[in-house]
Amino acid sequence: MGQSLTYKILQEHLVGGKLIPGQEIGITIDHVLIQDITGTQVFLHFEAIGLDRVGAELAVCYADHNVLQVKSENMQDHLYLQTAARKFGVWFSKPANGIGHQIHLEHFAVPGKTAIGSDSHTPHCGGIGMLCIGAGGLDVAVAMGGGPYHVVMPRVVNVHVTGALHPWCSAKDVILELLRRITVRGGYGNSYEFSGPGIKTLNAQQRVTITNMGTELGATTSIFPSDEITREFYHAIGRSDDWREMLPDSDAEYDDRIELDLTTIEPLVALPSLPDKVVPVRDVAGEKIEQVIVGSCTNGAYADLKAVAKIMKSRTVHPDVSFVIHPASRMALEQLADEGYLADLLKAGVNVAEPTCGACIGTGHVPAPGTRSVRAFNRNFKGRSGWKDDLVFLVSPETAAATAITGVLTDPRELAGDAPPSALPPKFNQNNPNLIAPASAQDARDLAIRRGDNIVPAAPKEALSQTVSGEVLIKVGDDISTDHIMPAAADILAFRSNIPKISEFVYYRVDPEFSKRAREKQGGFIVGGENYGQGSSREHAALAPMYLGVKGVIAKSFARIHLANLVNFGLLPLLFDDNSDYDRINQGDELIIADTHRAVDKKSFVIQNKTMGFTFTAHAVLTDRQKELLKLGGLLAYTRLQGSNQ
Ligand code: MIC
Ligand code: SF4
Repeated sequence: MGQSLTYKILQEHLVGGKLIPGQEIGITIDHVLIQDITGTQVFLHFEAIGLDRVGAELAVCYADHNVLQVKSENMQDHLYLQTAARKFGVWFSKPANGIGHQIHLEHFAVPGKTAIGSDSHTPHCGGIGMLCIGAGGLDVAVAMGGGPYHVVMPRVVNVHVTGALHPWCSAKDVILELLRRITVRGGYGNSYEFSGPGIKTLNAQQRVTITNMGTELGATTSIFPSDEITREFYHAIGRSDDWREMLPDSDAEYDDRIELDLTTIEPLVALPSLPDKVVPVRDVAGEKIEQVIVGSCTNGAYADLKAVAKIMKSRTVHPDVSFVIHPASRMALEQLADEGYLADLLKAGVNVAEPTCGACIGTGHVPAPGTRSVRAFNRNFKGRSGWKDDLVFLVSPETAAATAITGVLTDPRELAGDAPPSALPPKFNQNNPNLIAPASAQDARDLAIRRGDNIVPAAPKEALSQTVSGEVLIKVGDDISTDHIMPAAADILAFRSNIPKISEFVYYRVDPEFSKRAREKQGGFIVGGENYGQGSSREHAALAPMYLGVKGVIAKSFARIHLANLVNFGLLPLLFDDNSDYDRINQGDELIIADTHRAVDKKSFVIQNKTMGFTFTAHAVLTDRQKELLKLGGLLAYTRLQGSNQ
């Protein structure tokens, strides 16, 4: 039986379990990526485990989210990260360099390797044939130390691509089309593997846009083969020696197959406020727009920005529109400057901002109430832009540029002239002064780590009590994202290293009283609907509730990374046996679960609703490893115990 590329790479890295979809496997990790707002916790966990030197082949810490350093805590975090990275053997990318996913692609990614990153868009480099998975910081800390990463073996779904994109239609429209079909819940437990004649018409950067935003499907990962097209990319970025061919077998078997004809794709838009609310741009064209932004890890690459520059040349931004660009990497910006495209953007009236995540995570360019913001980004969860009732539309860079010119949502095919093709950089400067190498093991011994007052680790959780009880602190609906649970935005991001402080903001935009109530009640439970915890990898959405005493979440279904984070921090992740019980529970009800250790072993829980006078049952999807670590209070306690048993 022929093997898929996903299967081949996993097989080569397998250290535990069997490659059977749905079963937990352990794999070795070649590359570890961390970033500034999850990275401080990764290093704190790394230290708490008792590690002092990286065990993975390569680890890089990217200071990319808090580049503006709008609060002094941000720079404190960066100093901690930079000094810890140097000491522990991790490369450091300074807060001037751009977004980690794209920098990793440009400087480090190698086809056929495995990577995990403390960021949900880590599958970015899947576009060049690397198997990359987003994970919570505790899992990343273990892998950084050289330990295996445990993940449920995904079903491998083949996306069989035919045809070619029409002018003005882009890779972003391809992934929006997949979101329209599959939805933000439909990719759970899947690896999307692209093949077919159509992929030969997509360059590596276009492929990367697709694998990057495969995250919004809820997928474990997405991957393209590494072929001649990938080789061209490696040549363009000056790393031909790192290229290697990585293909599935010609008779590869897949768990499922989707047909995707590129000729049927047209410019698409995800309406507020979910990435899968996708319709053709022409259906909603004409809506007045006040703000347009192009950037993020999905659409801030050289290819995207050059297309925008070509559209904007000899045109101007509409007087009523603010048009901002956040390049994904400083090297892309340098290249655009060398070729004169930066000047074209500036002359058109575009606000070219720093290479950073920026507005994507609600840092800057927060929309005013009632305004509409069109963004070539990847997420539009309610409130993510920094304003709680925001109206954010997700589009391609081409649609964004057309809209910035006209002032209303515009199908780019309406513009006169030729569509700019997606172009790779003609050359790339691999000499990057913003990438700082780690110290040698010997030099590292004498190095001190700078820890400001903001670096405050949370005390690890105690072992699971035999009886767990408490009130339902909040009851929420379907598709709650980690942006709802633990909002980002500049003010709150400053406290990612300070769990006591950031815990004050849990569910802040949904229910500003949540944190106070949780503390007064000494913890309790959260009740959620389908796809609870979708979106980011931020473990703070589990860690901060844990700090507030939350003992478990009872939901209809969980998103993958959040589920792992709940378990890693010792919170019970319970699924209703009968979803109609969701309707019988109210905020404020007191719940009691007895004999929890036995229940964890059986993965079956009886929950008494003392207030309403009934009992209901729930289950948990746990591997044997997770059962043990849950009873011990989480992955930290479990890893320490493993270390002391060796
Ligand atoms: C995001 O896009 O939501 C983030 C910010 O990059 C997160 C990481 C975080 O919250 O630290 C992600 O995608 O994992
Ligand atoms: Fe940064 Fe946005 Fe990408 Fe997250 S999705 S890594 S915030 S650019």
